[in-house]
This record gives sequence, C-alpha cells and structure tokens, in this order.
Amino acid sequence: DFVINLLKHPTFLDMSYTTKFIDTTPDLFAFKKRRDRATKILTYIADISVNGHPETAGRPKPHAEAKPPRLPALRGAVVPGTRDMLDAQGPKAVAEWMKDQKKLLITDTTMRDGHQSLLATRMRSIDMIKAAPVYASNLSGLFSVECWGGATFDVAYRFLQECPWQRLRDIRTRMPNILTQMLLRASNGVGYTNYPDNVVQFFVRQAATSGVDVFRVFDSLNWVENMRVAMDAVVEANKICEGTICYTGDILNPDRAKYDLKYYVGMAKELEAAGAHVLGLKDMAGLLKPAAARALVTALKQEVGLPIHFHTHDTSGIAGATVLAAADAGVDAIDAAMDAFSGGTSQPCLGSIVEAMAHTERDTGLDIAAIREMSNYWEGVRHQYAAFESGLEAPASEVYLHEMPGGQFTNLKAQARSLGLEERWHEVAQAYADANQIFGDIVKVTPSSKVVGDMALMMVAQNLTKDDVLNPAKDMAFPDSVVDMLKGNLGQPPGGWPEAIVAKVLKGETASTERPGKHLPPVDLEAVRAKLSAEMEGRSVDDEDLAGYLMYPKVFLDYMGRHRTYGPVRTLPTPVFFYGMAPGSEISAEIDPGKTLEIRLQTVGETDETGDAKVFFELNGQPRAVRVPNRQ
Ligand code: BTN
Ligand code: 3PY
Ligand code: ZN
Repeated sequence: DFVINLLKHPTFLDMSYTTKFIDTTPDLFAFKKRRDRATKILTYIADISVNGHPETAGRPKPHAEAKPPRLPALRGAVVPGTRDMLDAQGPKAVAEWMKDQKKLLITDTTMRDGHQSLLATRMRSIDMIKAAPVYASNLSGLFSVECWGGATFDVAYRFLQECPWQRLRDIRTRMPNILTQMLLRASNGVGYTNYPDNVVQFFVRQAATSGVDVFRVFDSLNWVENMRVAMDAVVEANKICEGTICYTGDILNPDRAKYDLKYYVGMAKELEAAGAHVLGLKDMAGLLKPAAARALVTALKQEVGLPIHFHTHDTSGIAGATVLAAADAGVDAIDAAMDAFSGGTSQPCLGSIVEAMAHTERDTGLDIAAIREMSNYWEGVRHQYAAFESGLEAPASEVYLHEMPGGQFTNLKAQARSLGLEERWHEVAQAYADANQIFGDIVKVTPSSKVVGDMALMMVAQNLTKDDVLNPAKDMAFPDSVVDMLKGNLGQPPGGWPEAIVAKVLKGETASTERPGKHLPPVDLEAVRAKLSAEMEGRSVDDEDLAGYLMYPKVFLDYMGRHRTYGPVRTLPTPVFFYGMAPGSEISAEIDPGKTLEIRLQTVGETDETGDAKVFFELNGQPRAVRVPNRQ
C-alpha cells in the first residue's frame, strides 16, 4: 500500500520530491484516505436515496411536474461593467460616478438576501454558478450582485456541505464584469459574536482576495466605533466600503424620537468621516415608509457627500412604493431581488422597479426581457427548494409592531414552532416588541435581533410580561445571549443600556462600555493554522480554511469531517442533493473542470443482517456498488 501511495503522489509524479519527501509528507501514510472522490459521492447519493436528507424529511416536496430551471441564452459577449471601473479607477472613482450619473442603479440580491429571507438561506452554489455567466452577458448594467456574506457563510458549511469561499471564487470567475457584494457584520464578521481585531482584518483581506468588491458593513447596534476596524480593512484592500446605517423606528413618529432624522444624519456623517465610500441605508425589517424615505433621503443627500445605496424588505407589501419615493428623492442605488425571489420578507421586485423607472429621468437602462428570462430561471430554481419555503401567505403590517428583520422572521417562526409556540405567533410578535422596549429600544439586526428573539420566546414560553421582566423582586434566569449583550459584548446602543435591566440580568456583575475588540487579544494565526492542520491529520490549511475556522471552529471541523466521507457533493444537482436518485435515473457531476462523472443508479439491493443496504451504480459505464447503513 505504501508503494502505491508513493507512486501516485503528485509530488512524486511531478518529480519535485527531495530525499526528505518521505519525512515531510505524512499523507503518504494516511491509507484510509484512499477512497476516491467518486466513491465518496456515490456513498452520499446512496445514503440520501436510502435514508432521505434529514433537512427535507416531512417537508413539502417540489411539484412532480415542475419544469427544471432553464438558463437563458447568452446575449452576446461580456462587456465591461462596474467591476472593470473599480479595477481601473478605484473605489472613490466608482463612488463619484454613482453620484454623477442619473440612472437608478440596481443591486440584485437574489443570491444572498433573496434566498436568505425566503428559503432559510438554503440556495446551493451550483444554482448560482450556473446563473453567473448569464448575469455577465445579459445584465452587465447592474450596479452589483449581492452573493456573499450574512448568513450564507455558515449555512454553506453547516447545512449545504459546501465551501463558501469556493462559491465566491466560482461566481467571480464566471461573472468578471459586475461588482460582487457581501454583507459584513463589522466586528461580528459573518458570525454572531465580536471577533478579535486581527481576525476581522484577516477575514476582510481574504474576502477581498477571493472576490468580494463591495463590502456593506453594518453594526447591529449602529455603533460606528465598532465598525472602524472592518471599514479600515476594506479601504486598505482597495475595495468599496459601504458604511451602513441600520434603520429602525419611524422618523415621522414623535413617539419614537430616539431614532429621528437628526440621529440618522449624525450617524451618516460619522460614517463619512470614518472613510466610507458609499453610504448604505439598510432597512432590514422594511420599516421605512414612503413619506419617511422621501424625507430621509432628501436630508442625507443634502448633509453628506456620499452616494446612497438603499436596501429594504417587502414584508409590509409597500416596499416598492418606498423605493420609488427614495428614487424620487435622489437615492443613487437600490436593492431588489429578481421577480421570482422577491416580495414578502425578501426585497421588492426587480423587474417591476425597472418597469416603473422606464422612460423617466431615472431609467435604469436594464433590459426587461433579459430580466424576465433570468427570473424564469430563478423560478425553476426556487421550486427545487420547496422544503424550505416558509409558507408566509400575505403581506403583514404587523411588521411595524414587532420590527423583525426579514432574514429573522421565518427563522424565529420556525424556532417558535419547535418550542410548540406556533399557535401563539402573534404573542411572540408582541413579546418581541416588548423585549425591544426592555432593552431600551435598540436596532434589531443580526446579532442583536437574535438576542431580542431569544428574550421574546422566553417571555411567551414562561408567560412573562414586560413588567414581570423588569420587576426587580421577580427572580428569573435570562438567556445566555441576553447576559452577553448586557455585559457589553456586542457593544453599546445609542444612549447605553437601561440601568435597571442591566442590574437585574447581571446581578451585580459589571458591564463593559468599551469596544469589545479593544480587550480581545489578537489571535496567533500561525499557531491556529498549525493546530488546525494537526486536527485534520496533517492536511495543509490555506487562508480560506483558516478564516472559516476562525469564524466557526466547530462548524468548520464538522464540515471537513463530512467532506472526508462524502467528497465534493456541491457538484450534485440540487434535487439529487436533497432527495437522492430513483432507480434507473442518470445524472452527471463535474467534480473538476473537465472531469465529469456520469452516474446511473441501477437498483437498491436488500438490506443485509448488519443493517446495510447495497446500492448498485454505473459510474462512467462501469458497475460500482456501495453499502450504506439503512436507518429507515
Ligand atoms: C446536515 O448537516 O445534517 C446535512 C449535511 C449532510 C448530512 C449527511 S447526509 C447523509 C448522512 N445522513 C445524515 O443524517 N447525515 C449525513
Ligand atoms: C444578516 O446579517 O445576515 C442580515 O441579513 C441582516 O439583515
Ligand atoms: Zn436584508
């Protein structure tokens, strides 16, 4: 076995080995790794075909007669777009251009917020990568394509068994002319907690290297102090830094004076001074109403010199009107999702906005026929994810009561269901609003929104009112996330945390009011790399893997463990990934550029006395059988 391993080793094959080769190449001795990738993928297909995928069990299935997604034809060569402008002229020039030109610029959010808000973030890379060349050819007039960050990062590793970095590189190569955009939670990276400054810097550098052009940077408490490290790292990488305000409350409502026009203009000025190239206006719950948008955008255009990029959610059903009002008031760019991924907790409808602007001063210049064709593809894709639909049936003005972000809404509903509280959803909505007031009326967006959600679920589950929670005489155990937030570990909200609730939750422990990153010691990156490599049997750890591990140590290691067993399952068609194959069916999977596996599932054999089922395949015409435990 050793000799076979040696003879097949790439370093041996390309003759770059030295006399120390055997000493320095521990993987020669890792015989159990010799199962090839094709066998691993067959094992996955066999397992899912016999046992089903744990995530789709008991969930609605795609319609049997639903047509598979059909890619639009390419409408000619790839012409230079915003990405080319960034590369040639730099981020400041792009920002100036945004202000100087008249069109309403559009970001397509389908590949990030669209599926995050409608399908629990479950869209797989293969469905995006196929679309990327069509965007490059047919939609080169888009401002950007949001396709990375937010919740997509950990969901890729955790639930989709794929590498988020590879997704980014694959989209980037196939769509070289349009800016790629990500959502970055400032010091919380793409996680739920504050990371040491050097981890945030390392992550941003790697994201820029792997293909992100526009970084929408926000803080979950709107604390600019806690955004500087991330913003500086983006500027340093010569990418576009979109310093972002999270919108909450209602600037036209005198009862919500904490977040008034003055507050937002003040924050915008802070972001401008902090070096933002673009001002992001992130209405994560869809609370900005048309009249308020008109007033806010007008004021921001007057008071700051940055182009403004507006993002909202259509939970209420009137986000389209808000976008039009913002456009009238001179907003430079807006976010929308392709029609099939729009509406509800997602972004407003891209095609309809393009139509609404057509033949006006702010005509987007986008080709509506190209948009329709693209959306038809997305419609086919969406059907394949029927298991992850939330079933939200209608717009809901209740969003103005609870103020839940679009990306959290369906998640919290699922959490409520798992606690047996689904019937009491409207109480959860009220409790969420009450929890917000308990914390002093804060911005609710990942991760602060999760804390408010945890508190709300506890209140409903234990029948606690706001007065109960605030009553110093009534003892109770608070969720860990609440304790952590009130200790100051997510930073400071405007005006600080209310003293009474801090005293009750921390029981005398002191809270920090300083920037959390100030006291987190830098991580020794090379030491972590060495430790991680050792944990993975000496496998080499590149910067992408290291950055993934630093964000989510356990999630990353679990992913790598499954990767060793199942191989490159990201290359499987989505229906096969979630439902396996039926006997007699055939698929192909391109596991490397130019290396395609033709896989036919012949039959599933009887389950033997050890509980294993033998599954018979044809792989590139050759018979292969694999055994998997039958857990049914
Ligand atoms: C998950 O994290 O649960 C989804 C990733 C794939 C899990 C694989 S699918 C085949 C096998 N059966 C299971 O129940 N889990 C693994
Ligand atoms: C995220 O942080 O994932 C969000 O979408 C916040 O709106
Ligand atoms: Zn959003």
